[in-house]
Amino acid sequence: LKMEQYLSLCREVLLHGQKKSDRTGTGVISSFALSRRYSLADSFPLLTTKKVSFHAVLVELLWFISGSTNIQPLVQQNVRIWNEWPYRKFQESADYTGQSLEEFIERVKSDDAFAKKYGELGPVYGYQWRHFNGVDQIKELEKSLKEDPYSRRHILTAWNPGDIKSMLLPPCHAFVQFYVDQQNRLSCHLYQRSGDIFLGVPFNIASYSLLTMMLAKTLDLKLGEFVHTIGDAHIYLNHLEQVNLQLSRTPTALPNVVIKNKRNSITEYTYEDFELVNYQPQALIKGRIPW
Ligand code: UFP
Repeated sequence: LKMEQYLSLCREVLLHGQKKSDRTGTGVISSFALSRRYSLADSFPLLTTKKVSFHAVLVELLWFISGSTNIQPLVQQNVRIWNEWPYRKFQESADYTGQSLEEFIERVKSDDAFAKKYGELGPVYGYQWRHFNGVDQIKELEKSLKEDPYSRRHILTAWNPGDIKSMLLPPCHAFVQFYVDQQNRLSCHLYQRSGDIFLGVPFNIASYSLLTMMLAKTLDLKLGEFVHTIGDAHIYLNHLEQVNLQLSRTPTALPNVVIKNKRNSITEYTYEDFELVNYQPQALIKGRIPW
């Protein structure tokens, strides 16, 4: 219950993974199709062996659910995780005259027309969750969980083959299934095609655990497990030191997330509805984002 599963995932990749080259040119140690299970019943799976920004997890998740695919609302809340891709695109445009990433982001924050033109990521998660070929998957998911909890068709997918080319980054967390058991516990299984074990994965675990909590709150269900399967599970070669530092630390008790208000749909929650309690992580470990 202290996220030893995550640490064992790191160890498994280090021990049994293969050294490979990758798209970014960084190089990785990679294993294929690894799964781990995290209980949601009594605590929230947020790493304690380094600090993970719950603020960023929450802001991004609410942004997905809102259907937005523009980084402006994220940067206005000081969440930087999506900044690189629009910036790279901007650098290739005629309007680029040597602006730094910081200057670019300041402009996106304050200039709506500029944000509209250069802050767009294409039809990424938010768009697919709410408008996949005209389907509002979030509303459909809530409806099916409510009307037919034991259904085997509670699916949320972001992998829309016809749209992949227009996304700045193809979905990593792509296919999700929800499950209600005999004790009315809601569980979630995520298939993530590609996972950066050090930087992306702790964040992804927290994000889908939170999504599951929100659905459970709205639908009056109890909490089961978050099950995480990662296709290409990799540790970048420039994260090895950081991963080893993490493995040298002893995990401590996990925090809890309190959802203070119940809303009729997960589309109605706001930032203030959430509180992270008893989170006492060890120090942040920095690592360069190779993607
Ligand atoms: N990545 C994650 N989680 C995410 C996300 C990206 O681990 O939520 F958006 C990592 C995985 C991989 C890279 O290292 O980003 C994506 O590269 P590729 O598309 O080549 O798999």
